[in-house]
Amino acid sequence: MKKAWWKEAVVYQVYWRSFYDSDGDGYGDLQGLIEKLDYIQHLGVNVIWLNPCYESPDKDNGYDISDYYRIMDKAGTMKTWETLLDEVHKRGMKLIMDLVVNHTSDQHPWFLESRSSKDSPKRDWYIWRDKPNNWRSYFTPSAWEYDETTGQYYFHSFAVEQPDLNWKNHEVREEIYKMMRFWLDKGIDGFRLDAIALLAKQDGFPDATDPYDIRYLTNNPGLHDYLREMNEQVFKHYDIFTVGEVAFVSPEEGLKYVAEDRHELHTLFHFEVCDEMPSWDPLRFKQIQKRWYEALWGKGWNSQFLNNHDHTRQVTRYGNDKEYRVESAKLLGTMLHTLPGTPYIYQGEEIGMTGVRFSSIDDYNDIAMKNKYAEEVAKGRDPQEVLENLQPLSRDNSRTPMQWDDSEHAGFTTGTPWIKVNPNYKEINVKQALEDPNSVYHYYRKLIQLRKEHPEMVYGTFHDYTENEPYIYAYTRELDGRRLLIVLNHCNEPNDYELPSALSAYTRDYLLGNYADIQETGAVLHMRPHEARIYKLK
Ligand code: ISL
Repeated sequence: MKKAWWKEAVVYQVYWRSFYDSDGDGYGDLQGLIEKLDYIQHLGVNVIWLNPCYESPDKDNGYDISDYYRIMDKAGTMKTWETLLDEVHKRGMKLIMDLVVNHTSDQHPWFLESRSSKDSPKRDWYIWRDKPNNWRSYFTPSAWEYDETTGQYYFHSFAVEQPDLNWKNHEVREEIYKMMRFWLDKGIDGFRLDAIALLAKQDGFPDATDPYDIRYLTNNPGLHDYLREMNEQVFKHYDIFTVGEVAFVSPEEGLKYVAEDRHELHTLFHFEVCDEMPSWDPLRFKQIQKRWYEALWGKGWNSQFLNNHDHTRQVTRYGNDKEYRVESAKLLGTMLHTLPGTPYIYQGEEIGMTGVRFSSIDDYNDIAMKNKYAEEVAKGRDPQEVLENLQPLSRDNSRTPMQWDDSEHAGFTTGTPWIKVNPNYKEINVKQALEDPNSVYHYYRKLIQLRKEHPEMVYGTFHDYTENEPYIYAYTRELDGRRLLIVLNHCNEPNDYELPSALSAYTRDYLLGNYADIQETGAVLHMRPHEARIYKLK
């Protein structure tokens, strides 16, 4: 296995608008992030992934870019951004920028020009047709929007305000590569490439048999040619890290994006867990891990995450945020940092922040949720019932402001926050977590430190001993005779786990766990509710 800094890294995702507001306008901003960099550094992470902060009308929280070369006012200025990059580097960390190249904002000058006339030189930069097909978009009932100026429809995989670029057009590709170089030449350390599996479209846009199965939007022929060209033209000339957002892929297809000998991307986010595992499903999860490990190991690199700005907080969705919040937050962290792949921490995860239920649709902001709500209510369904159905997976679950302390608005802003703070901020906040030696935060610090001291956590082979076990997940990571054993009891009840002879033959050193060590030397481990342990085997 080839070594690389991004394989050894732990990435911390900053959804800046909800991180820290330095000027009281209710939005987090880049200056706010600068002020909190010491906090992030203290955690021990190596890389910060910054959500999009380019100029944008902000219909989809920055994922609708209207100028790739400017910073949006809410976030700050280019000067502040440059200071941020500097300050990140000064602290020995790296910065990767989230970049959206599948689509732009409908306010981007390219699109304004494209829509102005059928003869516009930029007409072909977007996708125009006389008639729509039956496809849905991620966020709307049709992927096509009628435009009165020219009497044609344009294609959008997401919101109406996010027209897709036409990647077949080489001028588009060259403009995008030029813009990527602009940011890389400023010294950033890589990109998180948004919706990258969507760049190539199906020829002729054939109607789908089931329009609700939107897989037709992704992984289409031609895609890997674009990625190889992107790598050739841009990425390979820099020492950077690229991670692509790749929905709806099997491990075999996923490998094509990240295989080291194909020279496309370094790693990917696949969504087999987040998209297909609505709640904790141990057998399924173990199977997913094993399949991806077997397909990628030695050939390409994976990522480990259970939540981000699009997915409900992990302790709420996959843990127990009521009776065992602290224990299960630590267990999930232990798992993510010891499975093969680069682990990601989404801001607030390190203090065990939870999802939220707002009582009114008006308190929500997520365009995906709001569009779906409007669509369902228009069909005559009961609004309260629609709201309740949408709440568990609303993207706003993860977007509520970072909880810094127990003062008003959780210390996030002195103004009115753009989205309400989770009411549990008085108990769950950074100040409390820093003061409590048993907090999730201090546990995450130890976990990250452990990864630095144990190369087997990064490069070690993986073996699961509990494929058919409903509660216990026990696996090893092994490298050059160094062996770690990880045992997790993902359950509200205690469970005993008898080590197989292959493991009980070793002496165990307890390295880290979320309960005090109970010095068990026998072959049976008495695991407490949501207990997680990491042992060194000798
Ligand atoms: O999160 C996913 C898996 O459930 C994806 O399907 C995701 O919704 C989709 O791939 C795109 O997400 C990204 O692009 C969107 C933006 O709204 C999201 O916030 C972003 O992560 C459009 O740019």
